[in-house]
Amino acid sequence: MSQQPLPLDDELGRGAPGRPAIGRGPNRGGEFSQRDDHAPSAGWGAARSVGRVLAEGRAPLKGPHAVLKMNHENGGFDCPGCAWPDDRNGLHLDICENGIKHVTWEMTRKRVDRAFFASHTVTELSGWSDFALEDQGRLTEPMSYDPATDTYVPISWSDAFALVGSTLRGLDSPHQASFYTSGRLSNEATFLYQLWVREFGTNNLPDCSNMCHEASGRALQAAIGTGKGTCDIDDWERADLLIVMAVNAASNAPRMLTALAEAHRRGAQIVHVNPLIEAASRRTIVPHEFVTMATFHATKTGTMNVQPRIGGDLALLRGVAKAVLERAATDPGAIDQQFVKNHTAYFESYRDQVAATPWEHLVEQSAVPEHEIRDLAERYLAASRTVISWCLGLTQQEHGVDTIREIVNLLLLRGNIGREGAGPSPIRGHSNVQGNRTCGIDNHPPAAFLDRLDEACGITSPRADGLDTVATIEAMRAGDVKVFVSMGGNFSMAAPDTEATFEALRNTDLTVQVSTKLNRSHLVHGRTALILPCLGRTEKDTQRGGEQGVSVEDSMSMVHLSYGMRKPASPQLLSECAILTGMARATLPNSATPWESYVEDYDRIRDTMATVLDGFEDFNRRVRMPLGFRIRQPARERVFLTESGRAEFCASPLPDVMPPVGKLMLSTVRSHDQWNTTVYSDDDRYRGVKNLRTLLFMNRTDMADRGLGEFDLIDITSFARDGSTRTVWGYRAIAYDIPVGNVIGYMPELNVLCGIADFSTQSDQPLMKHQIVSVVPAASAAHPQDPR
Ligand SMILES: Nc1nc2c(c(=O)[nH]1)N[C@H]1C(S)=C(S)[C@@H](COP(=O)(O)OP(=O)(O)OC[C@H]3O[C@@H](n4cnc5c(=O)[nH]c(N)nc54)[C@H](O)[C@@H]3O)O[C@H]1N2
Ligand SMILES: Nc1nc2c(c(=O)[nH]1)N[C@H]1C(S)=C(S)[C@@H](COP(=O)(O)OP(=O)(O)OC[C@H]3O[C@@H](n4cnc5c(=O)[nH]c(N)nc54)[C@H](O)[C@@H]3O)O[C@H]1N2
Ligand SMILES: [Mo]
Repeated sequence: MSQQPLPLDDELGRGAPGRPAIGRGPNRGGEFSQRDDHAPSAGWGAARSVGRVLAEGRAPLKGPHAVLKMNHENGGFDCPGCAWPDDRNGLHLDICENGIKHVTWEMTRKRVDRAFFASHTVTELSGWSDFALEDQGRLTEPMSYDPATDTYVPISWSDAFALVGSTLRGLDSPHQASFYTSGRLSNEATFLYQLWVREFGTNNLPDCSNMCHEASGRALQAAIGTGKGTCDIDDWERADLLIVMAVNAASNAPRMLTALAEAHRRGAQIVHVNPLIEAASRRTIVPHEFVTMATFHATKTGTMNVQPRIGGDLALLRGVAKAVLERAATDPGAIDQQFVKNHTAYFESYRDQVAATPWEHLVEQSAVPEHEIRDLAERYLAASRTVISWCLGLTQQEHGVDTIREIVNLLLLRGNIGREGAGPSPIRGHSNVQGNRTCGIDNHPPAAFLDRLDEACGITSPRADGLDTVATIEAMRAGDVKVFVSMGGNFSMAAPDTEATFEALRNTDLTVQVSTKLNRSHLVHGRTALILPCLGRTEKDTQRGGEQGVSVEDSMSMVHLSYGMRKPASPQLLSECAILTGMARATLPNSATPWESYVEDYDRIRDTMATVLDGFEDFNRRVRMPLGFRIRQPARERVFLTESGRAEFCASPLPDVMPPVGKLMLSTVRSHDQWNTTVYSDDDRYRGVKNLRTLLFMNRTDMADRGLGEFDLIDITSFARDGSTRTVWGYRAIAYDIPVGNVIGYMPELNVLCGIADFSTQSDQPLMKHQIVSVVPAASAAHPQDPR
């Protein structure tokens, strides 16, 4: 058994006045520290870290074996670590520290069985840290909540399905249920899921995308007619300028380091845009070299760092556009006149808008000096092929959609789309979050998709828009949604406003969590609750028709098959497709959909998908090609499915992103040693942090203004738009290289500060990187005894 977990201060993890707060990691105690650590990313630190995870997962032999199979071009399983594409130039192994950690976390030998549940009440487990919950190992059999004993007790699969079916059929309306998806779900399971939900009669299909890249999809859809990037990995290999915005690549997309190191070697410019100087902008030991341990020297992965304020990217990008347009007055070659004339719309209004925005505003709003903006513009003008990529630092903002449209504006000026080595390239998060949307998880689905679905599947889909993540929370709180089904994920921790989300989940009649590991979403449950354990990506999925593979789509629209090869963690686990089939049949006993036949052989699901989904023609054959296939992206061929038939410039007003006087702007991020809500340790290696998660990175000036010294205890209060405030107590101030007025701390801890009403009016995304806060010395900062 693992060590006795330390209790959380309170279930919401807000801490308490006068005491150091406790984070959601292991809280092993001991000294905490932070020092500037400019060691190259990956390398021996990564190797040690992997060794520790392998040892703790008690899988020292199986771990590396699985890793060697991971992302292999034939026969391996897709690494669930991130959505970065696999290397396509004959390099079979391009894996990373965090992918290994993520996989071995799933492969642990520890088990959460009925004996475990019998000996711990839900109330007791609620006091455990989130690390301790997941660290208990893999779930082994279906469980249902028993209010009499406050424990989870075993339930058979058929009874579990019957409970889901009868509860759903008992609702007054299908809209009283909501069906969440985390971005792990395979394309095949995704398709069955949305088919079940739509046949049942609702579009209430919230997903993690609503908190992740919704803004990217909307911006790209509006600008270029398809809501995805246009680049593939070859474009990254051919670009002579890579602008990497708003991502902590060394931790969250480590395989990107290979592309950056390679770009540096061939002399490309690599500009990192981030309020923090993150590890990927310095030096790296590229991931596959770290595994082979062959070459062991660091390579540079950046040529310029730009540090905008949080939310200042739109002003920065517009500054670059302004410099480019100014140059065009004397040098018409500064912009691609032919492209602008033949392929774009609304150039003039954009040009006028840029001209009307004075430099002082751009500098003030971006917090980047004019000479630096012009320096970046010079690099852009000098490049013939530019890729601009981005991740959450842009999307989880009020002005995320406008900012991403500004990226496209800038690219359009020089014809950097639809040709080799150029284009917009969002870095997706979960390994199949892009595939989930492609395959129908969408709470406001396009009518054309529903028409084809109905025709191919003989159902009548509802036409009204459904609820997204935030709206689902509100509806559960109001009692309008009574059943919550979650395919993967950890909704209670991932969602904004932890208190509101807990209240919402507890106000339902039934919560159903399809999961691999125990997490807090099993403890924050409805009046009835089910935990349905499923196979992980690494495990063999055997059905009547033999061993099944599932497909996923990466960040660059490549679809390929993934086969697990490990023995399932428990004989009672079912695949996600099988669980969906069971729930669907129990809900829709008279359904004409061939559920049982689908699950016998996933080729049958793929055959139906081929008739419904654009780009999936001949799915079964093409997905078996060694590297899979690329879904056609029309914008890549300069076919823009917009109303104008052209790529559209967007002249949005410049927003004011300055925090009010005396307040600070907070952005919440991941540490190096976590995977979303799964926290492996309390360290954040590349930012030099050891043993501390309840911290805030602050500018020294902001600390001095508040009379704060290094590691002083602070209380943080957020100010929501609806006038409400939320507080966490007992965090630590850490001086860091970050623009004045900006602070950064960790998710999921700081979700308690994100008010439920604070979502972007452009994307409906919660403002997880755009919170107005005050920071004050903790009431007891001078308190002599400090338990740590
Ligand atoms: N190991 C690991 N890999 C992961 C994940 C994980 O948790 N662990 N999560 C996966 C998922 S679901 C996703 S979506 C991705 C997330 O990948 P990231 O987007 O890297 O996630 P965050 O840690 O939230 O980091 C946001 C980055 O944006 C910067 N930033 C914050 N605010 C701003 C801003 O206003 N402007 C700019 N320019 N930058 C800003 C932060 O300093 C930080 O570097 O990673 C995926 N991969
Ligand atoms: N404050 C703040 N909040 C955020 C963010 C932020 O930057 N700041 N980021 C947001 C983003 S980008 C995202 S994507 C969301 C993530 O939100 P989610 O996707 O809901 O959360 P995860 O932590 O990725 O889910 C982890 C759980 O998934 C389950 N799981 C793992 N593998 C499998 C599998 O193969 N099948 C099934 N069925 N279950 C599995 C395990 O039980 C594990 O506990 O969080 C969002 N929340
Ligand atoms: Mo994400």
